[in-house]
Amino acid sequence: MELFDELERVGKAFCIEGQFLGYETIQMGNVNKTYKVHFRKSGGGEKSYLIQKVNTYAFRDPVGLMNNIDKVTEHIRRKNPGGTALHFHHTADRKTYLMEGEGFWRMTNFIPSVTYDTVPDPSLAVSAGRAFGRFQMELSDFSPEELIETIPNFHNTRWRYEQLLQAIRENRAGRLEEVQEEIDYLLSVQTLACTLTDLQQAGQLPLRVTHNDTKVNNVLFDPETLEALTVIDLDTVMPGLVGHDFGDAIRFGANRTEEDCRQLDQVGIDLEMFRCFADGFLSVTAGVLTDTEKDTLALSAFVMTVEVAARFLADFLDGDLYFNIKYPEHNLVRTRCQITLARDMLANMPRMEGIIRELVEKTLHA
Ligand code: GN1
Ligand code: MG
Repeated sequence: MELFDELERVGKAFCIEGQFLGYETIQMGNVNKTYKVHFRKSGGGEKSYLIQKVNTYAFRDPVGLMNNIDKVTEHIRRKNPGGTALHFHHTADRKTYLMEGEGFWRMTNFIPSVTYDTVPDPSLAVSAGRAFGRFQMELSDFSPEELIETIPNFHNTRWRYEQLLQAIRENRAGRLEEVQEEIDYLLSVQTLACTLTDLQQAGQLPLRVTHNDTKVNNVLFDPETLEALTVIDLDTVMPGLVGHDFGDAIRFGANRTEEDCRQLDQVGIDLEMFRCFADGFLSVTAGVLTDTEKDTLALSAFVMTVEVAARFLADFLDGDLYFNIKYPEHNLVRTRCQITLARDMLANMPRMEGIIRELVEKTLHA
């Protein structure tokens, strides 16, 4: 079926009245597919919504995933009744999803907002840091047992390394020869990259309810005030470590370039952005974090960068089954960019750790 007809049908299934006018594909996320759709309402005005097709290769239990999202958004809404939030539309049988064979669809309101793939201004980094910190704090009294693991072992770095080794052994796409240098680097930093996983397994880092996919483009900003409106993409909200959220946000938002930049000499950690994001994040979280959590925050940025590099590389070797790609070597370009960033973070680790210590002091004595 043509996409136009398919989206029209999905809109009807979610009880949207009016005439379907058309859609745009939204470049949002590397896993699901997102479309902005437009309807003419009976009064004559136009209204837009978002329709997403969930990637059921990545998310094997999409119904469990939607249950997680319902519970989490409801919990946040109770604490923050007037706040901006994504609202999921219901089908005639009161479900927040439409499941038919291969297709798993959901539909939300469209929030007028701007998002950024690289942060243009440090003040935005402060607000993004605060938004992700607040999100985690709002869920600090939510019991992790109520949530399913939407992707088991999602940030288990040791398991990600096992997946990479399996992809190397299988060499399904016949691309192994091209990537020996990348494999060598990732294996050389394995022990350090598995620090968070190992500390967690040793009971030295607490499990919290975390977002787990804290790319800055998952924060919607008000187009006029540039204040953070809300955090989106709740597919991976599940038990996790504070470093998963902090580290992934730095990996994405404090890189000088986009995560798939080919100009490797431009890739690197922007310490000013790092400071600003950390400032916003710690301003709401420092009071509750344990010493070990604070002491491993800077390192968590390196950990998450290496982890996603291993994931991109494994997917490249598998033949691009998981991440959406725009061109054949996209996952390799992503891998190289992330490895370059990881190296630069390691070279700057003493400075990053110093910045965290300084900000913790400042926040706790404010
Ligand atoms: C995916 O879907 P998106 O773009 O928000 C991935 C993240 C990666 C990211 C890398 C569910 O996020 O873990 O860090 O790509 N999400 C999932 O760009 O695998
Ligand atoms: Mg995502």
